Amino acid sequence: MALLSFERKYRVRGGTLVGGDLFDFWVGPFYVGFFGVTTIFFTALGTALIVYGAALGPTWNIWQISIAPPDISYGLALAPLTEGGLWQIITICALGAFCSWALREVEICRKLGIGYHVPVAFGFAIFAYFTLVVIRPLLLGAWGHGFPYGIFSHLDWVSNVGYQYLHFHYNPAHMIAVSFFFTTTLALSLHGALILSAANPGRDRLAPGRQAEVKTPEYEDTFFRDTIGYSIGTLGIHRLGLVLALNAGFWSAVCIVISGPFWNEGWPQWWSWWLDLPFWS
Ligand code: UQ2
Repeated sequence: MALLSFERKYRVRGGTLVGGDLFDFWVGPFYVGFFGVTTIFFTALGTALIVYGAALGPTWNIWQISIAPPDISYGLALAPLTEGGLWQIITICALGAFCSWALREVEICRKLGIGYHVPVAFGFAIFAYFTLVVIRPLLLGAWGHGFPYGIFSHLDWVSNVGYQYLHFHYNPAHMIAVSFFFTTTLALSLHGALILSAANPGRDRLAPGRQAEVKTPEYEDTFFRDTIGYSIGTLGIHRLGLVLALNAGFWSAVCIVISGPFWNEGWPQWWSWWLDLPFWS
């Protein structure tokens, strides 16, 4: 079906979660909806507050601008705007914008009659951010445990928090997360390469001027059956990719939320459970 006639078919009323027909319209190619309006609101307010915070700060150097969370001494209280209060409101705006975006995706899925896989997947990313700036600071008793909003400052935060646990790569949940990130890139490189190889087959034995035909999925299966004796299949590779990617985000959240709230020593020391097993003596 041509794009334009398909759009006429799916651009129908309904499927909204909030607001009925009120915001059920498009602006150019973009579906708006109630959550399109709230996305714009939170994004505009949050961005304006970041620019305001930058204007108050010591620099306009894009690499050095940083909006810091409140000092630990504020605990879980609201802080004055210039003392971390901006960070607190910007965090609310960020979460408001991310959740609005996810719910706008849900409304579009409902209109199209497709599954909610994309908003669910995006939900894992929101969950990872929420863990960093809300769940872990709550568990540690101070918003000051959130990370600062700045390009280099957030890198410094990651480095400092890592060294606080002596060697973060010994964190078992971090090991699992990293393994999922790497496996995700392996799966996507295999998949991307395989699809392109079938869509763009060799032309060397074709008569001049003849267009090669795109190969069928049997060729994709056969490539992997010939090389490793197994093909996961055309739907299976996408299930695998989604599971790998969601696990990467999930275990990232786990590895940081256990650091502090559930483990206070260096991560290398965690492995002494192995030496402490009773049967060595
Ligand atoms: C596959 C298949 C695809 C693919 C890929 C494979 C026809 C187009 C990449 C091969 C993937 C396998 C064997 C799984 C590898 C496992 C891990 C953990 C990376 O079989 O079906 O469809 O794109």
